[in-house]
Amino acid sequence: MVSNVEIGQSAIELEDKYGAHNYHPLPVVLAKGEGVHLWDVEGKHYYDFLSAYSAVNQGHCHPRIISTLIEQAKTLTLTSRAFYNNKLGACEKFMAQLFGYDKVLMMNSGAEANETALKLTRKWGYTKKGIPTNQAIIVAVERNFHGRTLGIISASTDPDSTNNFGPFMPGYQVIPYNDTAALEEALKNPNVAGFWVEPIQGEAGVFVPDAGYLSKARELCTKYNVLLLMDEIQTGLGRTGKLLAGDHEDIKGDILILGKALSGGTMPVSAILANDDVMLCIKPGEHGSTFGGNPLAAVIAVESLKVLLDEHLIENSEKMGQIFRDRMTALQSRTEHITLVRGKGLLNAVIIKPTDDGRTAWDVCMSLKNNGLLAKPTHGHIIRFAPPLIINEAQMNECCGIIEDVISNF
Ligand code: IF1
Repeated sequence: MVSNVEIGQSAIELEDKYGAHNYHPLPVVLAKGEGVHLWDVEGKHYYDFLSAYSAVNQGHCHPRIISTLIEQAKTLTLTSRAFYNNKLGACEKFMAQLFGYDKVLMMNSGAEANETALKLTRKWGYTKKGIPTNQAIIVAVERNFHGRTLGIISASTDPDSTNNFGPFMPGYQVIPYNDTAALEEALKNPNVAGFWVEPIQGEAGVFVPDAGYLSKARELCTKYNVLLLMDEIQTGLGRTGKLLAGDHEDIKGDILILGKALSGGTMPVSAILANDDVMLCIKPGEHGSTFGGNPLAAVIAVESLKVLLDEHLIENSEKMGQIFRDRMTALQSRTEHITLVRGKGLLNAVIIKPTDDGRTAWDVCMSLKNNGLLAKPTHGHIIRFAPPLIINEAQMNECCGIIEDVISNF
């Protein structure tokens, strides 16, 4: 009889032997998820404080989303867009009305949605703004993260994302984040078609820009006739305590880019939304994807959004996030191991000060794992804490207790 420990070990060995080494996972082998809960192959329980990088906002295996998936999976999964299907139009209408745009273009991964937004922005730049062909510039910001494709990493300032992946795609200007003077200077160039930004920088370590930054960016993009591309793949869909992070400043992008939790944590679903004067710049046959807009993804996207609204997960995100930051800020005053706590809603980060004997945020995460809570460091010393938005007050207080115990004894 093979023990569960051996099953877990063999899972790790199989991935090591037969899988690419493009990740460095925490040594835990998960086997079951439900809501905020995860269990490993040995049956050990964990609270999930990563939510698959904010793709599981509705909680693991949400019953409404899973039953919707099962019903549609037994009926019709994929037609390609060579034909119509009976689910896509309803999904596009629901999303267009919920987010306040004329039209939706469904894709699959977040990277694909960003690539679609970049192509649409260039197309608009040439056909509407009159930028000379092949001279369109898209302004991006330092420490951006928008995905892993060559077109996207061509704007990256992170060596881990770019080293030895060149040559890179031209047509970007990278400016400092949270700097409206630099932004205005860049937008004066008549060849600039778009400004591409995350309302809060997730991967970089939950960098929240100064209040007013996004409003000023919106104003400057309007002033200089530049499209504002809002990458809300990680910050959107309730994660920061509002439906979209842009809602904190009541600003709307000209192109809204969504992904991750649009899937309810099931299969890849992403989308861009824009008004007709932008979206209709792409004509039939000029962009597409085999799976983009498939009927299975369409019904999953609608149900995932309805769960967010019906279960008031957006409001809960705001409330639970406040509890988290209050308790972590109080902890910061009691320990030397925390240098900063920052975030909005349930997208938060705690910056860990390495110990003199070289222990880092990774060691904190290993200790958290041993105490039943899963989180992962980013950029060495930053731990992102992002549980599913369904977490309740008792669970949040229990988890804060685990984090306080681990860090106090670090
Ligand atoms: C990894 C974190 C990274 C994203 C934003 C687009 C995408 C992402 C704002 C691309 C994806 C994921 C990718 C994953 C780790 C995770 C991540 F910030 F969320 F933690 F990498 F920075 N825009 N973020 O955050 O979406 O193509 O992955 O569906 O690549 O390691 P995708």
